Amino acid sequence: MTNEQIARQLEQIALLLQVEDANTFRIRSYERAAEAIRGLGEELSVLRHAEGGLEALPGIGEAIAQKIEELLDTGELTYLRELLAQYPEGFLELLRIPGLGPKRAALVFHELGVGTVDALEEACIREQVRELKGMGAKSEAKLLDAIAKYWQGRERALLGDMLPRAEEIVGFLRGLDAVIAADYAGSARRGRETVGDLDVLASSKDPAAVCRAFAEAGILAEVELAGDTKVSGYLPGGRQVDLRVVEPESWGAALVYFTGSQQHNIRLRERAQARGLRVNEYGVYREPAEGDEALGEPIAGETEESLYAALELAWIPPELREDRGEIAAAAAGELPELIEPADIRCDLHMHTRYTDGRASIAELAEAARARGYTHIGITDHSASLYVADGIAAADVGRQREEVDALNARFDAEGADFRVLLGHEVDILADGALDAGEETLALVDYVIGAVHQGMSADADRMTARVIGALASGHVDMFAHPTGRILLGRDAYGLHVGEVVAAAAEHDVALEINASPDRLDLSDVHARLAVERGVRLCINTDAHALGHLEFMRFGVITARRGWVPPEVVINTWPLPRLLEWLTARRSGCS
Ligand code: DGT
Ligand code: CA
Ligand code: CA
Repeated sequence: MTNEQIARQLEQIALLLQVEDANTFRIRSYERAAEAIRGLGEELSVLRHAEGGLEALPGIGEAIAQKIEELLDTGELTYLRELLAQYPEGFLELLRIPGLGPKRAALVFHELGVGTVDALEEACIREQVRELKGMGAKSEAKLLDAIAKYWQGRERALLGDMLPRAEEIVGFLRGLDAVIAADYAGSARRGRETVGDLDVLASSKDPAAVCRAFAEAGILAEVELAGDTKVSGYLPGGRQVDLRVVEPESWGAALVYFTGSQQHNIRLRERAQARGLRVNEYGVYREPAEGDEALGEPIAGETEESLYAALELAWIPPELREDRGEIAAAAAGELPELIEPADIRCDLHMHTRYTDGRASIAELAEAARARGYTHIGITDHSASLYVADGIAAADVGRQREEVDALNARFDAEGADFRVLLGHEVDILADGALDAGEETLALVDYVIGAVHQGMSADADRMTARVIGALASGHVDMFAHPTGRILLGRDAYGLHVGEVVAAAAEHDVALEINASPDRLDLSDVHARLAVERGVRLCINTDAHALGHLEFMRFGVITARRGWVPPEVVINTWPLPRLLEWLTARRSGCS
């Protein structure tokens, strides 16, 4: 049982306790424990044997420590099973409908007996939901819309949800004696923002044994096909997984083939043909002489590198394999140097308990230090953003004091770490910034963002954004298009014009790394780099566990051909401060 699996089960308990309207403190303790577990550098199965046991870990009390022990020992949690037993199967899925929330889920369950998404849809169509206390025709229509979106979204899943699962499966496979190599392939390996099904690959001299072990591991909720080289089935929640097991000689060729994209593979095959070669999932072969059917021995394919080399290409990072010019670049030796997770020195967009975040400034700083960052920026919402409990101007002063005191402490301890105070300022409907001169003077930098008036038409929205970028007060522009993956479309915006304005006024555009945003997208990020715009990759963390999102931002940047130097998170602190100072004095 991995840390991620354990964290997820504790979160489910927290959700179900919210439905029961349980004590807030209890709910928080489960949420906190899940967050803490995600931030651990070591597996709980190891830590339980350390001095003081699990209870010694921050955020984990006696009761939860016992539950973790039970999970580690038995793979099951009686308490969660008992909580779930009160509801029909599919209840957790129901809780994922945006706009329902635990309180309303309790309402529809107790009043209408609705415990699944199907049942909720039916109750909405029958106009039963509008009769409930606190509901109406409008909220019913909104729910119907959310359900429709949910069904659409089920066709694909967020990369952020699928990558941890892919890693669990690969971890399991690598632990098998018969497995020589294992990795995930398909869209997940290419880092696409959403994933259809999960493709996993292993190499072994005994593929049938690997297939058997996987089919029986209990990872799949349902096994559809269990062959000697292939297993297909469904994860809990319904996402399809295909495992293929190949001979070691074919490992590289199979990995290229099943990583795709399909268009990339087609280009490779064309290139092979032009050289009298043939590529398939088993290897690279010389095209047999006319009239001869049989392929001889493969000339490459044991590794990905050998396959690309046989086609006179440099190895191409999976994130680039979308037929967007990567093959020509690899042939010319002109593949971009791509940003890597280790290049990231800071996270510059995060929220605290001053507004709608769940951690304190000091907690975020500690978590960032533990990740090896050298600095962070705290950016709570500006005052008018009432939905997120925007920060009062006076509180910015308190934040300034808190940040200064923290930095003094880091200095005294000789710690090479610094907290910057930023501010996420709303760009209001008329294009004005939601912050006074006093507030702007208190903070080290400003992130501009649109959270209100998103239904404006594209021309107006673009003018509004460009006005803010031109004001000189905005250093970074957060989640530029406002999209929510599988949720909400981007607001109307002429992205090309905004990119041009960002270049002109030297404003960094954000790649928001939250897995349901990834905004800028890969394609827009590439456009920005081509136009000379600086980027920032930020998690927009509202909780400590969200610092993990950084990887999804980096993957998106890589898919956008983004090199490290244009990303301001890769700069040492002095360079960042220099840039901010220059911007502020208007001479950058
Ligand atoms: P997804 O699952 O919709 O997120 O996207 P992928 O890219 O994972 O696509 P999938 O699962 O249909 O297939 C995985 C890879 O296998 C794909 O990227 C390329 C390869 N592949 C599958 N079918 C074909 C095919 O008919 N021709 C070629 N050349 N490659 C294929
Ligand atoms: Ca796939
Ligand atoms: Ca597939």
